[in-house]
Amino acid sequence: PLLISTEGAVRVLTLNRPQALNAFTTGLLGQLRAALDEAASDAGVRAVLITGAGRAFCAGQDLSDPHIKPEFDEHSGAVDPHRKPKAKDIGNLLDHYYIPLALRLRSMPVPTVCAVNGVAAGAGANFALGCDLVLAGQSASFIQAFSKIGLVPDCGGTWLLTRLVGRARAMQLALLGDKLPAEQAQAWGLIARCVADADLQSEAMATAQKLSRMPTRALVQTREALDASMALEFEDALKLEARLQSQLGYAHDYLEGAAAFLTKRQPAFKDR
Ligand code: LHQ
Repeated sequence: PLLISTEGAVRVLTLNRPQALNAFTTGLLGQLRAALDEAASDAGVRAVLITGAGRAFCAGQDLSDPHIKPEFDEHSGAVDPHRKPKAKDIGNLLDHYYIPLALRLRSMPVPTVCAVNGVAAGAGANFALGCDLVLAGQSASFIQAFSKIGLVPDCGGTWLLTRLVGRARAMQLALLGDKLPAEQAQAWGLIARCVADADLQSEAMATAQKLSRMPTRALVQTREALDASMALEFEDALKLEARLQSQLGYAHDYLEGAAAFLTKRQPAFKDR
């Protein structure tokens, strides 16, 4: 269910269950995590690009997955009042699949780009929003589908939404579960860019290629410092910046970047 390819130093991961709008099964979630682990440990990979096959990016958890599917009458659709509670199974799915996947994505040693090629719903939306730069095609959309089926946002949604768009808009998205078109997502600051559908894959690849030629370690520490800043006092953020800067200042990439600038040549970065 996951296609893996490499273009230069960019690892491309394509969710590939188009018949089910790339909904997450345990199989797909496991493959995604393994592919991210593999990209993280491959020194030749300097950026990761994630996208979906077909007309959707990802419809979130596959609700027909036998692990979590509640028991109901297939004919009438009525829920069996005597059914076994499924809370344990959902908790297990989060503990063993979603939490490790979201942490893996957020701690990648290389920058991550998401090309949202169609609807991104539930955990599919929040997995996309966990990437460093999110581009979306004009016909794409974001849906916090959880409230419609009696759940709370997961895969980091509560943390990401409040930080990306503020509490009022986070509440609007999370409570109503309405579809937010890509253009509005960009206007709200939920994503970096909305582009024409026909340009999405080439723009996302160009962005990932550009990042792959940049000083990887500095980019990843920039992500860490921006995320940490939300919980820091101003002075503590200054101190964190100074600590990171003094480490980076001794690393190859700073020396290379400064020397290349001063001698008017292209830099060749290599730290990861
Ligand atoms: C699907 C799905 C789907 C299975 C479309 N599953 N088949 C974590 C842990 C544990 C438990 C629960 O959740 C979580 C995190 C979550 O992600 S919860 C949120 C789960 N996702 C949703 O509730 C979204 C459900 N899907 C939709 O609302 C719609 O499909 C959207 C708005 C994404 C797209 O709508 P349409 O473009 O109208 O497509 P469609 O609804 O006709 O779907 C096409 C096919 O894909 C269809 O199958 P069929 O056999 O009838 O062609 C759908 O059943 C299937 N599909 N989402 N999540």
